[in-house]
Amino acid sequence: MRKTDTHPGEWRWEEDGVTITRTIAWSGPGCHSQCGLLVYSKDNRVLKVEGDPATPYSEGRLCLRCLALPKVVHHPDRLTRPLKRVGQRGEGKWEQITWDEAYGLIIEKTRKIQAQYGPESIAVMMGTGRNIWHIGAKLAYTGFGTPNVCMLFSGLSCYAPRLRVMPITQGFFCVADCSQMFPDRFDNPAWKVPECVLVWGNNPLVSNPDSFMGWWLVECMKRGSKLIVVDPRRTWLATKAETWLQIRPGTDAALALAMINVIIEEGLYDKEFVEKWTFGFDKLRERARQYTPDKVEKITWIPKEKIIEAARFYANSKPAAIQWGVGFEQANSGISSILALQALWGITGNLDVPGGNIINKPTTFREIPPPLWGRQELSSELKKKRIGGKEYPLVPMAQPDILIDAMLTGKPYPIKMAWIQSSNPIACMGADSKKTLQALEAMDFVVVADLFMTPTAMAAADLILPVSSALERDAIRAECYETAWWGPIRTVNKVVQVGECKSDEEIILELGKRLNPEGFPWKNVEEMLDFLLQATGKSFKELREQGAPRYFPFEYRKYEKGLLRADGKPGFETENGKFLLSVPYFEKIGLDGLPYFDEPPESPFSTPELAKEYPLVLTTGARHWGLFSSEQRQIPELREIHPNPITEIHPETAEKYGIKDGDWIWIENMRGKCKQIAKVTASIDKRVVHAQHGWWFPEKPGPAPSLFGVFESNINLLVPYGQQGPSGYCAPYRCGICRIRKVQEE
Ligand SMILES: Nc1nc2c(c(=O)[nH]1)N[C@H]1C(S)=C(S)[C@@H](COP(=O)(O)OP(=O)(O)OC[C@H]3O[C@@H](n4cnc5c(=O)[nH]c(N)nc54)[C@H](O)[C@@H]3O)O[C@H]1N2
Ligand SMILES: Nc1nc2c(c(=O)[nH]1)N[C@H]1C(S)=C(S)[C@@H](COP(=O)(O)OP(=O)(O)OC[C@H]3O[C@@H](n4cnc5c(=O)[nH]c(N)nc54)[C@H](O)[C@@H]3O)O[C@H]1N2
Ligand SMILES: [Mo]
Repeated sequence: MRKTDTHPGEWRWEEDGVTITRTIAWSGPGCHSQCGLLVYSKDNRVLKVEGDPATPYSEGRLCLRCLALPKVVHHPDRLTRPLKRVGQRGEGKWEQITWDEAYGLIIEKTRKIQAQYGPESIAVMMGTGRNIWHIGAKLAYTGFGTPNVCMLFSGLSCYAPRLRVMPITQGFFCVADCSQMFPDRFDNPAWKVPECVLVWGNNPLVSNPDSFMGWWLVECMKRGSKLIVVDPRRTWLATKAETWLQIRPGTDAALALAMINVIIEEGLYDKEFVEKWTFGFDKLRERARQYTPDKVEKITWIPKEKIIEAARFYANSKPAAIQWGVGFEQANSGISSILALQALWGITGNLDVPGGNIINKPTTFREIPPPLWGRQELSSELKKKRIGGKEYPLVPMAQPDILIDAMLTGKPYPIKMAWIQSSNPIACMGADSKKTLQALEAMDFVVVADLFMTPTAMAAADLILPVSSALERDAIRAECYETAWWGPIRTVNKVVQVGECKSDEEIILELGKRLNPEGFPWKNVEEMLDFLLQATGKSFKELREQGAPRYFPFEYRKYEKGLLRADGKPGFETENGKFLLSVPYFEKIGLDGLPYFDEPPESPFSTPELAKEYPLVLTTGARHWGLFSSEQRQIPELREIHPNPITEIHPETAEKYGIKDGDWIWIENMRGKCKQIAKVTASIDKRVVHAQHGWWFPEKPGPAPSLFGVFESNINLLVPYGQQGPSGYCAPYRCGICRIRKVQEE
């Protein structure tokens, strides 16, 4: 497809009076990806969006959310001017103000709160990956001077756990190798087709998560890759797999340990790699022995023969890759699942080999932007004050479950101001949605920066800042958080201006300069981007003029070549230079250094009495095509595909409860209830139901108590705070309990 590029090396050109801009999009509608776009515009209007055939990440493919971008950009509900609350919170009375007035108000409130309670009483909360993490951290640390930056998301249960653990165990982030590090992709002679891809708690064809695109996997399958899929639901990939392991939600760590057990005891591991490059093998072996296929069959509900078969198949395939997702991170044993899954690629020697799991670090430099940019500028006294720092030393951000309590109780110290940028926690991230609302209501001052009026903004904001979408801003897309690295760098190129919207970059820089001029020395966003790009040797303009993503040299088996460690020696950038199967640092901070399985806090086994009343296992939030998290509910073309929230139920279970396909049903447990539409399907286990997350209804009344119907179908009313794993990460969003019944006509 790349051959059809009509303007190679150009980023903008004219055709019949229409301007065509080559750019990438990730947001508004938001997602994690690096999709290449050709945007057609005229007179400050986006006319249409096409896939850019020249971008090796997407090769011209686009999902429906990108195709609907013109509708999003020019949607009548877009926020276009800063809004100041004039009525009571939640009343929906706003006054339009200027940006100068908005910044003035923020400075006034910030100074007052800083003086009275200290800068640590300000909490900065961001949403999922939309290029904001590095600059948001900078605003928190350097601008507000607070150590409390996080997602308002129990257990920080998305990506943050993987991003935290991998740098400790192997030095850098690691991902399934589908040739994405090379611009010539599947044709690159150094790359190999994985013989087996183990797809675990991930559905990339739908979710294209974190710059891993589902179509890459299909290309691998066309070239011979066979799949093992671990998922409680029969996804499209599961139907194509050699083996589908239909797992009981929340038990992934046990399954992975049983597979390790089989691989070690049957001698299927890579002895040379283990000997030379890993640490803690004997301890891992001993631990895994406790997880026999017999025992793990009872835990996971997967027949032991299948567990053994999958372990053998994965271990005997060379190379084999693991593509994992958020499915197992949203369980209290999530950190153990991560350790165990890494151990699988470690003991089988599939690490950093062609077609295996690659450490996607370019060989020329380490990271842009810096991890949690600005944190090093905090005084050690302030660093120590980070909420949850004492309880959860592993978590470098504020720990949200403790933060929520601090917001409500003022302990260990008062939290008085919330800055929410690119997140809708009442509808989406937050567990216990009503508690999330109460915590925000307890603040003296709440700022929300978003593209649209959300339930969170309506309920809690004192000030709302209108933000530009990806087509309305200049930015860089560096697939990089903390020490993770995903490959090419591209520029995001502004096409149109909507109202008085500003980009996240502009807002943070302009406010940062007012809060702490020395900390934000750049004249404009371009200068700030140039600073961030320094390590790559190209400026923003140079990168943009290239009209193509910038790839960096990439090599396999970097640990053999001294390309991972700061001292240039072979091995891994870890505490002892080895790939850690057992983690001494974890032991030092009071955690188990090895993977293990803990029952979900509420389950048929851990709370059998409760389970009598709530007999079904509840998993939530598996992604679907048209919508991203809580977004796009106001875009008719996308809403048409998903008009209402859906709960999947097995036909026998539906029959038992007198439920038919298409019925509205209540899903409820001891914490609350919500209603969704039943989809009766044999793709799910009889004992499990799956409910969608992120639902609210922009067409319903905005003012409280309705808040756009955010408490009607919101599955997080059933999900608690405070059940995160012992590390502070990973909360059971995907392994609760519930019962269901038909909604009776009222
Ligand atoms: N279209 C669309 N794309 C998205 C998003 C979106 O909302 N819509 N959201 C984005 C975000 S924030 C993220 S984090 C990524 C997530 O993307 P993925 O990591 O692919 O996650 P999901 O699709 O949520 O879940 C993957 C699979 O996990 C399964 N699952 C549920 N419970 C368990 C369990 O206990 N164990 C295992 N092994 N599997 C389980 C689900 O059935 C599902 O098929 O997608 C991103 N992309
Ligand atoms: N029950 C359950 N709950 C879940 C999940 C689940 O699987 N089950 N998944 C969880 C996961 S993995 C995640 S990551 C979270 C996601 O939770 P959130 O990040 O809170 O999700 P969104 O709904 O995407 O909210 C993002 C907001 O940012 C706005 N936005 C979009 N683009 C931009 C931008 O460029 N700048 C700014 N400033 N704003 C922008 C959108 O309009 C939207 O209002 O939800 C979590 N919640
Ligand atoms: Mo996520």
